[in-house]
Amino acid sequence: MGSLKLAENLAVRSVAFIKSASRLSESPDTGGLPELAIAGRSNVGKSSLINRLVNRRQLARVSNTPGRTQLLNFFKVNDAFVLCDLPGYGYAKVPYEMRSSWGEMIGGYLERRDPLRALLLLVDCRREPGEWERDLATFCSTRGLALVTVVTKVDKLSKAQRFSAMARVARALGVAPDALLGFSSETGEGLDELWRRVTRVLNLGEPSAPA
Ligand SMILES: Nc1nc2c(ncn2[C@@H]2O[C@H](COP(=O)(O)OP(=O)(O)O)[C@@H](O)[C@H]2O)c(=O)[nH]1
Ligand SMILES: [Mg+2]
Repeated sequence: MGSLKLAENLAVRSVAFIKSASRLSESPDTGGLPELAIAGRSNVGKSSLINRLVNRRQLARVSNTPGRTQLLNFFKVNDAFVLCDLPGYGYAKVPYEMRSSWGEMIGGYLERRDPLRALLLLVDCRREPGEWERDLATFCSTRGLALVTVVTKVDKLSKAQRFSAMARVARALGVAPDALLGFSSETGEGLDELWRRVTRVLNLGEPSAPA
């Protein structure tokens, strides 16, 4: 593909909201399309990343509509794959009991959603990933789900700070630093690599060459 930018090449032709669901049994029948779930703590930059990824503002807006933020939100992209935006985890103002219901609601989906192929796990570059992130990573390898770990908001760090931040996040998650993908919704850094990894883990095949 030479110097062509993948994100420009892999044009997002269509994004359609399918439905919101509060549990696995309400999840839509999507005709066998591979599914990608996106998880992260509240404020990690999930909505901003989704907007960048599909180059649509309305998509993440749907997920941010009051009443829908605590649901699984399903979208179809290019009739090629399904994106499931999971509720943000650990919102500070939510009492502890409600936070543990995150696990109950998401658990069944993550454990038994048939078309689910991969998880995009977002980690803020200025925060230490904790038990929750480690549990999700372990869960993915147990269930055989591909895991793409994205370190968000890297524009906030200098080159030197970034190097140590990536090392710190990698150590906390028990992965190699090059397994992590640095990303910025502000600058678009990492977008091509993100598309490349999503294409690979969902087995979408080579994006077609532009006409
Ligand atoms: N500097 C910077 N700020 C970001 C980035 N991504 C998100 N933010 C900001 O972080 C805050 C939370 O972002 P949002 O996408 O709503 O997070 P969500 O709660 O995970 O959906 C907002 O103020 C965003 O403008 C980024 O890549 N760089
Ligand atoms: Mg959001």
